[in-house]
Amino acid sequence: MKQAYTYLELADRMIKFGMVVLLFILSSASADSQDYQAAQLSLISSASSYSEVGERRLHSSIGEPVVSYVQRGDRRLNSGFLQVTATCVTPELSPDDLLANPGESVSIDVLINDRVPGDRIMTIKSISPENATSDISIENNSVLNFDLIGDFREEIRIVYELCDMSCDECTESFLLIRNAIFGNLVATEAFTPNGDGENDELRFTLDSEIPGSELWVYNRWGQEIFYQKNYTNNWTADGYPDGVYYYVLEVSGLQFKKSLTIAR
Ligand SMILES: [Ca+2]
Ligand SMILES: [Ca+2]
Repeated sequence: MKQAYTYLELADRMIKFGMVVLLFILSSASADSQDYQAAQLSLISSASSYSEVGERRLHSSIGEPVVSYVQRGDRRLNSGFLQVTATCVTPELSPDDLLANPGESVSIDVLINDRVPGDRIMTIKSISPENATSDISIENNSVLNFDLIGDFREEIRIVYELCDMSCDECTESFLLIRNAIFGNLVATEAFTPNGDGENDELRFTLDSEIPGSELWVYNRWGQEIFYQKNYTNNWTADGYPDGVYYYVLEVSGLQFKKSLTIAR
């Protein structure tokens, strides 16, 4: 009698242990919590569900835990072990792109377009140029918060690593930030000022003005034939014949030097 009581007590403890393990798994997973919910119900409710558990796609689980279970059927108590086969989630990351302005405060969720594990950790691997941002704070292992500092003439690349905490599967990706002014700018090399409404003006952006810019246009002998500060995107080369010219467009200290073909 004493022995039977001990078995019952043991079985009861195993139920509790199994629940604790499962709850731990459940609390650790968020990417596929529905699968875990189903697994938990199957394990606790009936023996016939065990094979179902094995067939469920537990692809987002946290390793290969062994869970103890107790089968309650017709008031009989049986105990045993169930192997829940599960695999790691290797993060699948796509790089992210951002146009921003010098001095801007940035807050961006870089995982919004990715497949990631719920139990994850993100670390910054590198920032280039090195002093292009303030210290980066990471929110929810997903959102990067920082300020852009300096004159921001080059692309800024922030490389980060994301790991599935439960199995050490890690992947690197990056956030690329381009200055909004340069990002929108097309370094034009030809235009056709013949008045047909197509490509009639020397245009670098869709805006009516490029703030902080200077434009110089030279002929083939290096003589300056046009200059404008805060260029208004509408030079039509009036009075100058078709041919190859050159220009220098300076925006926020960055220079674009290109040849420019005028063909009417
Ligand atoms: Ca991403
Ligand atoms: Ca034209």
